[in-house]
Amino acid sequence: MSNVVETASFDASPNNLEAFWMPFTANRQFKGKPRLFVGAKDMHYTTHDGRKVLDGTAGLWCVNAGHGRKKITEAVSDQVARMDYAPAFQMGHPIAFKLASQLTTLLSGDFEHVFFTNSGSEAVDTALKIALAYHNVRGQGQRTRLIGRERGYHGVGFGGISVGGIVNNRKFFGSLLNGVDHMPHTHNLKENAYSKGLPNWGAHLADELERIVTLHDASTIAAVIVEPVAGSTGVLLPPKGYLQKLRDICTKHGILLIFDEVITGFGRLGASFATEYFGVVPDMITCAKGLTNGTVPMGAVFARKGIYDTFMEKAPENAIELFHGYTYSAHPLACAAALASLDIYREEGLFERCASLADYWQDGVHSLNGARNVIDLRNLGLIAGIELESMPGKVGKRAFEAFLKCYDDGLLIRTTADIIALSPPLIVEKSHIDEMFDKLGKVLKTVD
Ligand code: PXG
Ligand code: PLP
Repeated sequence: MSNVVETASFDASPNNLEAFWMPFTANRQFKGKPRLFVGAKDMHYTTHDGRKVLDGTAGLWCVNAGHGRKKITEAVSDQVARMDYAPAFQMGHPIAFKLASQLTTLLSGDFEHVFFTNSGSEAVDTALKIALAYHNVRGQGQRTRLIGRERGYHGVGFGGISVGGIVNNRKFFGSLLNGVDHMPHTHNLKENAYSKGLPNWGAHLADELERIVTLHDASTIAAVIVEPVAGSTGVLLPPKGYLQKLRDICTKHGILLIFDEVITGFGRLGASFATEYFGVVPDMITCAKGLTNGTVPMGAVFARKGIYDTFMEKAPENAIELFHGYTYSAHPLACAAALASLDIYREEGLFERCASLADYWQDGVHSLNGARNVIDLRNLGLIAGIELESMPGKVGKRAFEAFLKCYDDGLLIRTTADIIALSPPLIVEKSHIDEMFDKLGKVLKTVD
């Protein structure tokens, strides 16, 4: 097996690892005791020391159809042989249009247009810029404020960290975008601990948006952006009725509502997108990750018809309507990967599969009830949040120890502060679910 060769020839000594400044990583800890993946197939990774690790997180919430899917690898290799790259500015190539058309069929309503980016961060910055420009071209250029939410994660661009609400992602980076305000997050263990599915308490927190609108005046606000389910910050679920309330307030005041579906898109909740799952319709949707099953970087923004039409109507003939785009927008390899991923999702009914496994998953999550240091368990679709009590003065230490032990035991989990997040590929079998919660349960017994 090629893995064996790579394992034998890979020099994992610290000197060899120095040059790569790793993202969102404890570089010194990692380089002292590296963890490397050298292969991946279906539900498992292979490590550099030749062990199999069950993927409890679909990579980073992105490999929804599982690893090493032949249909995708073949589509990408065919495309790279046929045409490696084509400019996306003032030129096009056929499968970009095919992909955009197919994507619009995943959503009901009038999400008729798709703008391509290379990541979720770029999708977020693109959506925020479209919102500002939309108001500008229709003569409401005074609408410049953007509203996000505490504990929101919208990637790492300056727009995304400005509307985002994760303190460490913001505090080192200066004054960020001005004119941004934040709604409160909806996480409340006192009211909602151990809720199964959506929590009952907290829809009224959406009224805080009304307060913010009153403070700044609606005429100054361009858009509100939220994750329908906040993933990266530790799986925070929207209280029942909350998202609809946000929708109603935005509609009332002419404010665009953006759902950031980088994690919830492509089946994670058991529907194509969270907007379909909740039946709440925003004005734009950002996505990435599962769009290409994680194989080639790609993100996208869906815009409703009225937004696109406004740009088309207001610009002079032959003029560029939106001054925005990336060298690699609609990259041919990403388009090929995305089309093949959509085929797999459809042919294998993976979004429906997620829905049909959600109850079994919920039982698995809540089987950890009473486990050492656990203070909350929450779930929706194929997502779990397992919150541990933090060690005094050492936030994150406990969950990180669980992460390291799980890795040694052959299970990949994700942690943020002391919250463990699980989000397996949607091809997960019940036996994998059993294995995950069994392993995690055993590990939690051994973590101080
Ligand atoms: N919006 C949301 C809602 C996200 O979850 C981004 C934007 C940014 O996407 P890119 O492709 O620029 O990373 C994300 C990404 C984790 C984790 O472990 C989550 C993300 C990325 C990496 C790790 O929770 N979310
Ligand atoms: N920086 C420079 C100097 C560039 O020329 C470009 C693109 O032409 C960029 C940044 C942006 O790169 P990308 O389009 O890949 O986001």
